[in-house]
Amino acid sequence: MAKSPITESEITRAIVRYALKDLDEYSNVDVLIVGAGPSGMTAAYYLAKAGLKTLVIERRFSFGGGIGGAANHLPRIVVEYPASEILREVGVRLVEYSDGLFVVDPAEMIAKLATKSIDAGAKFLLGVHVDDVIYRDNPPRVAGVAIIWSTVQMAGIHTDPIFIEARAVVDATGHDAEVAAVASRKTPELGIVLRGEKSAFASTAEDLVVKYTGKVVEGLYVTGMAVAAVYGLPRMGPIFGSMLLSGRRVAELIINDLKGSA
Ligand code: 48F
Repeated sequence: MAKSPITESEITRAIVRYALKDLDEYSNVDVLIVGAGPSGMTAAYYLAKAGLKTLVIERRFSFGGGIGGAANHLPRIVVEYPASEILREVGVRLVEYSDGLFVVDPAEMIAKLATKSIDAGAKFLLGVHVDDVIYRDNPPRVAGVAIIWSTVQMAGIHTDPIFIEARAVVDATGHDAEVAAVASRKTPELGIVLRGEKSAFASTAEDLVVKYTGKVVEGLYVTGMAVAAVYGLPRMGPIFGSMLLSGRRVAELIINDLKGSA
């Protein structure tokens, strides 16, 4: 049967029905990741793969965070073994430059990390800004986040947010650790102190970021460069292995914590 011509109101209804259905369904999740950069997308892949209801909130209308800008806009980044094996697992092609050091195309890395995490079951909301956390006391903990549309946030127009509850919130916002920062500033009783990122020391930074990845306070975890911002660790520039290893590490810790408390 031929379909009658589409109407404008039909377009609107289709969008509204499913957009609101998503917000309804994802108003309460197991894990809420803030930031769709390398650490956030890697965490999303492993968390969703483990069967946890995982939502990624990203301020931009695109995936990848700092991957796309690559090395001062030169379209290549590098990873070392064993982080290279995470990229191999999601199908990214690696070119070996020297023993254990690989060169990667950032566009391919963004596309494949996003595809694999979505195929594993993670849900992404793009164009959404996290501007606060939800907290509880006795014991102090983070219980979710407050969100507004990024365009509203950029316009500087005040609007009250809506909320998403989560058993675990992951700060994967990169160099400014925005979630930990707002929680630290607004709710000192959570006991979060941000020491701020140090200047570059690549080899040390790679190891330390992975080592310090984890829980900051009950309900809030950090991964990627947000770890460096919280614990005062050095930066490493366009070598991305620790972002991937940190994303996988935070997923392992959360899987362990949430499955233990289910
Ligand atoms: O910055 P980003 O890529 O963080 P990452 O995963 O990786 C860092 C590397 O890209 C690179 C590096 C590696 O050697 O130094 O810089 O730690 O991705 C962070 C994402 O979070 C989004 C932001 O748009 C970006 O895509 N983001 C930041 N703050 C918010 C946010 C917020 N308040 N709400 C929503 N999204």
